[in-house]
Amino acid sequence: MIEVAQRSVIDEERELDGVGEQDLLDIYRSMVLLRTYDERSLVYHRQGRIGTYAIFWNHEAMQAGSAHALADEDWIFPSYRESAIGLLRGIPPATVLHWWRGHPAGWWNPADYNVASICVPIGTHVPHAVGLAWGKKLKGESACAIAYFGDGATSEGAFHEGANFAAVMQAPVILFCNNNQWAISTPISAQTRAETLADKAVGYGMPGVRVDGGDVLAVYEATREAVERARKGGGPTFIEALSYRAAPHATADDPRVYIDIARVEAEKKNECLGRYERYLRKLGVLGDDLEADIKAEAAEAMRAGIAAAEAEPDPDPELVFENAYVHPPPNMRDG
Ligand SMILES: Cc1ncc(C[n+]2csc(CCOP(=O)(O)OP(=O)(O)O)c2C)c(N)n1
Ligand SMILES: [Mg+2]
Repeated sequence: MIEVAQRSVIDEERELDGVGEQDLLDIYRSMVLLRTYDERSLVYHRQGRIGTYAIFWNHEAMQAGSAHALADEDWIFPSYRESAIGLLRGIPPATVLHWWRGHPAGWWNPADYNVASICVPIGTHVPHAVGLAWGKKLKGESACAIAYFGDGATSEGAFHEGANFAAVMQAPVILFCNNNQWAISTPISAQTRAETLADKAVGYGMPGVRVDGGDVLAVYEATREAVERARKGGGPTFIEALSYRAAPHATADDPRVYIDIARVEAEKKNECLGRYERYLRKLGVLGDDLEADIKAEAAEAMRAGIAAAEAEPDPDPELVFENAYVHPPPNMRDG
C-alpha cells in the first residue's frame, strides 16, 4: 500500500500517457504566469506597492503540476506559499495583489472558484480540506480536495489531526507537502527524525509518494494518480514534493545568516521553469517565438493587475471596527 519513490519525468525524458502537446503548453503557460506573478510581486514589494510577500520562486512546478491534475470541481486549499495558485482557476491577478496589500478586495467567495482563502496559520487548513472532501464523499459527489502546506506544517497538530481523520474517513483528499527543506530558518533536520516526510503516511495508513518537486510533469503524474484514487473511493494520498528554497522565506527575511548559499546557487541553476523549457524545446513543442508570446502575455496580465489593484479606492477604516469589535478599544479609535 505504501509507495515511496523519487520519480522523474523530465530527466528521464519520459512522455506521459494522455498528455498531448496542448496539455504540455497549458502547463507551461501556468508556470510562466506564476513565475511572472512572483517576480513582479517582489519588485512591487520593493517599490512599496504591496506589503510583505512570500516568494514562491522555484515552487511553480509543484503548484502548476498539481493544479493541472485537478478538475474544476476539485477544491484547492492554498497556504501563503501558493497565494497565486487561484490565477490558474481564473482569479484575477488584481485580487491576489489586493490580498498582499491587505485590502478587503483580496478576499473572494471560495465557491466561485473552488479555491479556499489563502491560509497563513501553518497547517490549519488541512482539517478544512479534509472536512470538505469528506462532505463531498457523504453527498455522493465526485470532487476531491487538495491542501498545500510546507515541511514545517508536518509538525503541527492540525496536520496530524487532518491526516488521521482523512485516512479514517477515507476522505478524497490530497495532502500536498512542498518540502523546500526550510521552515523560515528551521532546517528539515530540526523538523523531523523521519527519513522522508512521505514516511509519515505509513503511520496514518495512506499511500505516501515522494516526487521531485522541480519536475512539473512528475508532480502532475503523482497528483493525477492521487486524484484517480480519491475519485474511486481509495481515500487520501500524501505527496511529498521535494525541492530546496532558492529564495528568502518572504520579503522580510534575510536567509544569508542561516542558509547554504552555494546550495541556493546550485538550485537556481536548475530551477524548475528552465528545466521544463529545456524539455519542451527538446520535444520540439516550444520555440523562441512561442516562449516570447507566452511571457509577454503573462507580463501584460501583471501590468494590468497592478494597475487595477492601485485603481481600487482605499478601504473604509471603519470596517476594522465593524467586524472585529463589539466595543472598539478607545485608543484604536483615537489612532
Ligand atoms: C500556527 C503558526 N505558527 C507559526 C507561524 C509562523 N510561521 C510563518 S511561516 C512559518 C514556517 C513554515 O514553514 P513550512 O511549513 O516549511 O512552509 P514554507 O514557508 O517553507 O512554504 C512559520 C513558523 C504561523 N504562520 N502559524
Ligand atoms: Mg518549508
